[in-house]
Amino acid sequence: MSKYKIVMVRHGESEWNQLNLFCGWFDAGLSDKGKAEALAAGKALKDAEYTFDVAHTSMLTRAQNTLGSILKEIGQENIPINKTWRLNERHYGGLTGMNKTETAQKYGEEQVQIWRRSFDTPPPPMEADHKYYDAIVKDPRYAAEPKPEEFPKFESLKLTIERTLPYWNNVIIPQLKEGKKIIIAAHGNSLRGIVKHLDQLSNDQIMGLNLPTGIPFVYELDENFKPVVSMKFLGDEATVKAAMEAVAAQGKAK
Ligand code: DG2
Repeated sequence: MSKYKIVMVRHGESEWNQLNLFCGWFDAGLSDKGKAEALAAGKALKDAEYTFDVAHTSMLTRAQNTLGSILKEIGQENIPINKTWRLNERHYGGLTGMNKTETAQKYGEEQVQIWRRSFDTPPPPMEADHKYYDAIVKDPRYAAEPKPEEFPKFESLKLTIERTLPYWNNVIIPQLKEGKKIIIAAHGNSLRGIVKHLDQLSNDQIMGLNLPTGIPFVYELDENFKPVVSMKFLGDEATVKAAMEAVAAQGKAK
């Protein structure tokens, strides 16, 4: 029986999604299309009469602005918003800023698929001479956390889950137990990690999941936090399928 309900959404298309660049912890803003997707996500939630007590998002502008648009649309701009690096996108290491198609042309689609979707093969590390190293490592929003020893230079999905899951278990679950209605606005891979955990997907199964931008999805959970309803998108099936296929295709050499 369904006891808890939670809504999650990957941010709307970012400027770097649009340019097809590996983004990770780089703080790209939303593209115009992404802003429209965020508005549409808010409208879908409003039409379905969702309200929330608390929201969770990452430290990154694209997720925060998506959340902001949604909350504005549903008239809930004043609810508490928790921002955490634990919901950040996976750190794409040395690939950050590289074009996904050009990377596939140079290293092969198979290698890019491994970097994008394998469970535990990480991308190469971001070294101190990387173009975006300072913009990320010296960003004042990370002054308090993550601790220097936790600050990633790269992350596989496995490593992403290792820092996201403690937040799920120690923050989200207790709030669900208190009866709070929650929305999480985060990223393709931080959310894939949560989905893998909830649906107990194998390392192979999670490789096939590509989350679309800006389409909210709902989980209903039983008293043991096991899904009764999994990943129910607030969008029509054909649109969601096409959006997922478009994300998968970003790593093609074309
Ligand atoms: C994308 C995900 O993250 O890329 O870092 O490039 O969700 O913040 O747009 P997001 C990035 P893929 O793993 O789908 O290549």
